[in-house]
Amino acid sequence: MDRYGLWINGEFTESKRNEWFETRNPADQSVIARVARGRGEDVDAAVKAAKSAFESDGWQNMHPAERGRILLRASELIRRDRDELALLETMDNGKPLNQARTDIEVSARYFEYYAGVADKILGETIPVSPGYIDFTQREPFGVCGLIIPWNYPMQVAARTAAPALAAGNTVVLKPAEETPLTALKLGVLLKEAGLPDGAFNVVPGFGVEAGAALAAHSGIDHLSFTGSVPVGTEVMTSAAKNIVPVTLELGGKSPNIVFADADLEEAVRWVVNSIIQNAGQTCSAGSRLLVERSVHDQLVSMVKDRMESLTVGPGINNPDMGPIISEKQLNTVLRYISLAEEEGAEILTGGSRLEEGELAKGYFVQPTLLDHVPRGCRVATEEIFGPVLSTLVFDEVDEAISIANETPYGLVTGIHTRDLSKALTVAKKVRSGQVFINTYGAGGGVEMPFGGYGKSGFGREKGLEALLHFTQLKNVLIRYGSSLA
Ligand code: TXE
Repeated sequence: MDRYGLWINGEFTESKRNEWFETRNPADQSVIARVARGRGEDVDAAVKAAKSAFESDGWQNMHPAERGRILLRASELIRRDRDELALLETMDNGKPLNQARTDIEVSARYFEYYAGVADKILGETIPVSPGYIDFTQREPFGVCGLIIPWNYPMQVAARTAAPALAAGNTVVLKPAEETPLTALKLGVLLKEAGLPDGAFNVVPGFGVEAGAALAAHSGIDHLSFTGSVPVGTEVMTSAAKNIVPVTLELGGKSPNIVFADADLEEAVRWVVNSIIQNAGQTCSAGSRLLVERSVHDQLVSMVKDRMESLTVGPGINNPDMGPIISEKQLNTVLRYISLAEEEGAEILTGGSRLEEGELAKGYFVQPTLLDHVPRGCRVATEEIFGPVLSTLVFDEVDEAISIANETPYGLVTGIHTRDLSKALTVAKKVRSGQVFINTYGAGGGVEMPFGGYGKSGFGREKGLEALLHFTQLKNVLIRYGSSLA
């Protein structure tokens, strides 16, 4: 069995207390590796390493083109090791191997994308009084603390670390305790790519220990958190105490709105994919289906057929859907399914844990379709984070919009119609940070800004927008004339 230390200052080290935890495969609960259990004192060592890497000229003052070259090399190394990384992700997280391969490719894309902008972080000149020149420049914050979840371990590590590094910051990353392995491998690859020691550190460990210590550390200059709303609130509280900027990406209850004039075959494909991908454990999962009444019966029956045709099993066998990450998360999903019945919804398909044969060892649940979900009830508004689709019916465009906006979240909206004018009207009125028309989740999307309205959080990841979040603005005024104006 493999052992992974903390990744600090360009090498693996034991935790100060020499404590370890196990990471398991959710398909069969087998132990994959023992991992160093970081605590406050280890976070402190990592922050010190990151601070000294930031303060030396090794990274922030490297020629930006060279910084870009190193990140580009990182993307090549991720692609070189794609099979090993995908397998590791599948073992650690449970997701189907093909989905893990996509995750690894998207991770490589993040490094490639931000490599290309490292030397294009521009400022502005601002017209001021005669005899003066005013300009702005974008500078890194310093040490960025990144706390990430278990659903897309490598992707979210890359999504947050690549722009932070491209802007010249250094990083301390806390992966989720369920899935620490690919982030640790990323440390090794970044070193091989030429990243100076200490510029990227990984402290695996538990949320209340390593995560809370990182969020509260006074040496952190910027925080980025992806996870649940309650923990996001705690991270933001810590950020407030230290007056550091924070980006929160906190999940959602995103709708696919299907109008009667949509290409229903196509719509069904997006609707089902968006709820079964990663077994529904995706912040942007399309977990609500809002359907126009006249096509309700037809659409729901098509969704049901498609869900029933899906294969579920260990990720290594490349099924359509793998297991849920943990027993805790499985129980959450099953509790919501029981609640759905109590709230008056009808289970059209699925609804149970899968326990035949080998599946009994893992945390498998059937793709589940709920129909006649009453507006405003908990399964219509709360994030379940499993393969459970809640169907609601509407008659008018305005009603569709008001149901779509009827959750505290606002991450993504899918709109399916052949009427572009209707699609754009709805796109304007829904409260979500991203809208897809006649598609959903479209590709890796590293170029498209991503983030939420409402309780889905704030700040944007991906695209050039993310880069701005990892820089602070300095204004410089020069007087070159003599005592003018
Ligand atoms: O998340 P947590 P959990 C949602 C989803 C899911 C629910 C609970 O609805 O059912 O959250 O999942 C670290 N200080 N999402 O419990 O606890 C933790 O170690 C600092 C949506 O797994 O928020 C991990 O690294 N950090 C989501 C990270 O926070 C702490 C993805 C996320 O874990 C901490 C995951 C603390 N006090 C869950 N406590 C999305 N937006 O994609 C925990 N952590």
